[in-house]
Amino acid sequence: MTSPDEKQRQLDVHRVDPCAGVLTTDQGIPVDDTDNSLRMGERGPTLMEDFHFREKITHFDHERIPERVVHARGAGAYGHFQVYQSLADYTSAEFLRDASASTPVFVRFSTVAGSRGSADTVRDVRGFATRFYTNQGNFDLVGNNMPVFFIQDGIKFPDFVHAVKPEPHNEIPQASSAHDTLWDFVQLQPETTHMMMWMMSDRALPRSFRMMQGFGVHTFRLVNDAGVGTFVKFHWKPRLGTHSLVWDETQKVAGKDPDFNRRDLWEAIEAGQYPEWELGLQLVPEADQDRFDFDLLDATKIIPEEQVPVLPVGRMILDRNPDNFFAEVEQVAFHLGNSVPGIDFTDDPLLQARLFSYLDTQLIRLGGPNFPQLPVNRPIAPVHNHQVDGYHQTEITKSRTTYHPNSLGGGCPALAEAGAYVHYPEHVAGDKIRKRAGSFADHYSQATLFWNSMSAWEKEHIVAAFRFELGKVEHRHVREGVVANLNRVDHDLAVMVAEGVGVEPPDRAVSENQGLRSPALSQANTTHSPATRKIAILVADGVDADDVEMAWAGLCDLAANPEILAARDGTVRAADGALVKVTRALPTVDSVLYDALLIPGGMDSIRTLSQDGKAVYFVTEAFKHYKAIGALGDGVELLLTARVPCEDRHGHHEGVVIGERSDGVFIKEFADAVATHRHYEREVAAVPA
Ligand code: HDE
Repeated sequence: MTSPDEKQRQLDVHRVDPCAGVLTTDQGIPVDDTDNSLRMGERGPTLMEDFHFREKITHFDHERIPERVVHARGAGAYGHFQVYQSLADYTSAEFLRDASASTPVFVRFSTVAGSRGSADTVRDVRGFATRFYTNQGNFDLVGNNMPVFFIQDGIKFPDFVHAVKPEPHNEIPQASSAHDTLWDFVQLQPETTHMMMWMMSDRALPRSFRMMQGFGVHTFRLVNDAGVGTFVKFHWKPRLGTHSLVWDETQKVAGKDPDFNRRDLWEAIEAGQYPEWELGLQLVPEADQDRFDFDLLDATKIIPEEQVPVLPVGRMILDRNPDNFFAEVEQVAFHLGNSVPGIDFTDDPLLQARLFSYLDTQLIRLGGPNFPQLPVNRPIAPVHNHQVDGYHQTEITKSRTTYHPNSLGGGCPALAEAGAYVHYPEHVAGDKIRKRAGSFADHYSQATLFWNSMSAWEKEHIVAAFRFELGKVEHRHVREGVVANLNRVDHDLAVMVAEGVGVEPPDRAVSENQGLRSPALSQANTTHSPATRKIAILVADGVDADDVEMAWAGLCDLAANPEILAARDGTVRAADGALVKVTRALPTVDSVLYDALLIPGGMDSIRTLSQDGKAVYFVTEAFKHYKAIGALGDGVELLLTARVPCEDRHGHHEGVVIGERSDGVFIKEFADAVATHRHYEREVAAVPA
């Protein structure tokens, strides 16, 4: 980690070192036996007076708190944000104006539907919630990895969440949208259509939290010192690009390593490979708010980047893992209403509902109104007010006056004369009505825009996802309802989905697809890098030591993370007699936990691996999941055993890179194949894995 910032110094006060003393009770009384309760004779009953026993068991009985009603499963880390150049023209928020200042942050990533103990790699939206501990107080940007949402008005949130969560009668399925109630809601609520396209896309299967975009989703408002407002959409772009897992792989990873994304974040930070994002803003002058064919207040719509470019404004790096998951990741309490002067809200009815919900939910989750005093929640800006008492009060406020105005306490704390949060004086007028604006009525155009913007492989994945999910839906009329909605997005899409789920395909389009596209939406246009990719190197006794050594060095130079896998942990003896250190035993891992695979030469090694079903399956499965595969010298024989097509011993075939030696040329070619992430042009339907 870089040098401790103000937030870390504040947290240090609360960090406890268990080695700093002997075992004690909560009252500080030393304990010399915590394994035997106090009893009447060796075989007699336990005595009530055993205060250590009672305290230990009572604390244990009470150590669970309610999990978050949504986004229960998450992982978090600390870091810093720094703006590139002052944004004083747009906002009075100091952390966006002072390019020399580094602002501490805490970020929590999450899945939405699953319980706290569910798997990481399920098909779902990912939460991307960032707290900026600014000198003006906490600013929480509580976003997702998709730029739109399922519903337009927050009053529908309980309906939506009830539909997507496990069904109430049997609590099945866990952390999955592939069930009747969700799709029943979806087919009856066309405003979900655009978001469901994102949900069925690869965006719902991130390879890593470090390889996800983040979005504030709503339109917010920046306000400058002169009181001029500018509409803004917040974007996070990952330095490593936006990349996803393959659906079959996600399901296997959910069993092989349910902590896949959480572990990935943790390990990257421990290894000093700090995850990094660029903050981007789409800025829209207030005067321009009516120039779009959608409503800026409608959270089911994006502003296409081609219409309003994303202006890169700053950089965030995560460089410190939490010390205690519960204290920090579980107890962090985000709230959309945590805002600082210069950042304000809009009348988006989803956003407005959230302004109520987040504070409300923390009261039940964290058991009272004093959760802002928890170390992870405390702002670094000083806090003085007349809020008193309540469960778990930790402040000892030295004052006789807990009211305003007062004279007995010297009028303290005084009202701020400068720098206060002043709400944007937006002019609003209207009748009290329960009615959605007509400008929110188009539920399909942007779903079509999204579909049109996808590459061929992304479209294939979307169709397969709809087929999978609807294939799990028991009620035929629900499947039909979804297909009817999709026919309003794109006729070909509806037909392809219908054909996969036994529903009569619609015979004609209901509206014409205008063919509009937004290339920025496609993951095919993202950044690529071999950095931090996990690469398995399969070896056995007799391996070519030079191949291993040079590949290891070459890949490490590119900041990739190679691991040497063999049937047993320890070492293998190379063909030249040298000992090669094994990183992990093959039986403890699987190809789904790696990005790419390298097979060094050495005839004896290849013969052994070819006899090892696990090793052969490893290769076949990596090929099936479109991963880069490199083979050196005799390594090609293992490819053939695993039925990986490799046309010749020197070719480069759809991410299968073959060479004689692990020299610079080979490493470069292999690293490029790794950076490509997946070789979707491969034909894998017939591969048995
Ligand atoms: Fe949330 N959401 N949400 N949400 N949300 C919560 O707050 C809610 C919405 C998001 O890592 C809850 O502390 C309502 C959109 C994230 O701790 C709760 C509505 C977006 C997280 C809540 C929405 C989000 C939450 C549950 C519709 C993306 C995890 C626990 C009006 C922009 C934060 C909690 C963390 C968590 C309510 C819609 C993102 C119940 C009522 C849109 C990332 O307050």
